[in-house]
Amino acid sequence: VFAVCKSYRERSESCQHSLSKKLYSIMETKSTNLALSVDLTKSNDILQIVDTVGPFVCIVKTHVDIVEDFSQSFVNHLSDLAKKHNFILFEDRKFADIGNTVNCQYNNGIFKISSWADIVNVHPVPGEGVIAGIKQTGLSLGRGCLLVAEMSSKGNLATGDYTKAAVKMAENHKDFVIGFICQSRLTDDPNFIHMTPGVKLSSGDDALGQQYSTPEDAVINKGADVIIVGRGIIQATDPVSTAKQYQQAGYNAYLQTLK
Ligand code: S5P
Repeated sequence: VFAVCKSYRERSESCQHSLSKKLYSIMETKSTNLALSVDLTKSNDILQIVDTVGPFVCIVKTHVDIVEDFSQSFVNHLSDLAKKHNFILFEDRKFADIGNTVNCQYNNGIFKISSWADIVNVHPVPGEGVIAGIKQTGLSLGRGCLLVAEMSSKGNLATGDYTKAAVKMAENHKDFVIGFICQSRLTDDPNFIHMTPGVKLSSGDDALGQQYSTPEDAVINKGADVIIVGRGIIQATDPVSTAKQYQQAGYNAYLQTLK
């Protein structure tokens, strides 16, 4: 077990960014480290599942570019649900271009991501400009950003020196980077939240290179603060009771790290 075995309350006190503080206080209040990855293509399906699963999650993660009937009203509804159920909105856009381009992509087009997403993520591959580009708009809006420092997919290139360089980049932008998408504990700096996708109640993989670990493995062995679950919940026969199962498994694993 890694060095940061602090409660959400302590973590909330020892991090700087207001969004990180808010996230940890949600995690503490709702007893959950579960992020729902709501990878569905119809806005009503998304809103329906988010309204029912919302009480059990700290974050709802979207891929807005897969929504067939995207509209401003969809985003308004989603933001209302975030307030109603007290969770944070994370658009999993994985920006990966020069600073000027990612800034345009963040603010403009149909999705206007900066206007509603509390958190976005970026691939560190273009260098620090990718953070600067998002930060140019996001900082004054109180937004935060995660670096994809490691990936869950088979054969991915985000390993070794690349991951180490990602941590350095984050350290240079502590006012805006609030953590990592990762598969292991990358730093003990309390400012950085570790979020781990590729989580299912039973480990294994899918047909397209996704690799799963269990909530216990993700939290206890890999050091995840937040577990990100998509199909494990959205494809379950009963998404609500399944979400509760993930919430409990993730939270119990967290409690074990405090012992
Ligand atoms: O390394 C990664 C990073 C991310 S953000 N591996 C991932 O799977 N993700 C995302 O997490 C992916 O885009 C998807 O939205 C979610 C995992 O979905 P699941 O259905 O496999 O749980």
